[in-house]
Amino acid sequence: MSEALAVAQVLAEKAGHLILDALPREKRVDHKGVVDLVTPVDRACEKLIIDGLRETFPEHRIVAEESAAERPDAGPCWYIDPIDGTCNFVHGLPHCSVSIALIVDGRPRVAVVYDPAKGELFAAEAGKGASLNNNRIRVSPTGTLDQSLLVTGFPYDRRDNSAFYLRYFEAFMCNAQDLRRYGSAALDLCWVAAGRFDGFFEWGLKPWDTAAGWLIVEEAGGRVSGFEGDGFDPWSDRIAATNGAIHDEVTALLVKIDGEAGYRAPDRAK
Ligand code: 2AM
Ligand code: CA
Repeated sequence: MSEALAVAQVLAEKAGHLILDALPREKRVDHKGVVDLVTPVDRACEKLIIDGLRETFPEHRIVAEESAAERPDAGPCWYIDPIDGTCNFVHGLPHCSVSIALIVDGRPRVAVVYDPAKGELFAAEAGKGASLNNNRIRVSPTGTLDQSLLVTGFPYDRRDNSAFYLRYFEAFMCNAQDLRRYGSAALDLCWVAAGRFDGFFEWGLKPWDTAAGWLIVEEAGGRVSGFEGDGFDPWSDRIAATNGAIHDEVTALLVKIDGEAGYRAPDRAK
């Protein structure tokens, strides 16, 4: 195991202890936006992880949810979401995660997603496969959309653009076996990697939400792209991740809905 993966795992587990301890308690909640929440635990976890990474990798850049950061040009950069699924966490719902990824020159190299409530540690290293609690994981063998269980999320602008997002929800409700909405994009991706879901799509996520899950899905044999089935850029607006076998069917449906009646999402600028 590389030093980067070992350090990321230790820090994710340390942050996970803070989350688990606070999960059943009442939280102080600050609003970054109408539906965008942050708590002192998000900030404490982020500080713990950043301090730990700086100690071992002082030269590396860091992009983290609660600290302002710009897209790095090149070289090694860590992407940190101290709590992915903050809304679940605030409500005491035990489904949230710590997400840490190392991207070098735009390619993901190391990824860790830790779900403290379930004690599940997902990890991957480029070229070395993906694991759950040190056991190798692989995407599902499901071959058609019709037989697939998918997961999605409703973005931060859902109150203003609900009609737009519900069109996709309806289309997949009618074309897939079923569709879920769990509230942690990092875990949605890991659950695709573990074969629990066959595919995932969402809009408006940030690179710290998707960077780790991206590598974990790819290393588990799945495929990650934008909605057009092109390559994935974690700084882009849209993500589709599947077991690979249903990828073309999923992206074709996403593109079809997008083009229907010239329907366009209103401006999603934050
Ligand atoms: P978070 O809990 O780290 O904020 C749920 O569908 C997903 O959307 C979660 O991964 C959640 O990440 C993310 N999310 C929630 N609010 C968001 C916002 N304002 N901007 C971007 N992503 C957001
Ligand atoms: Ca977060």
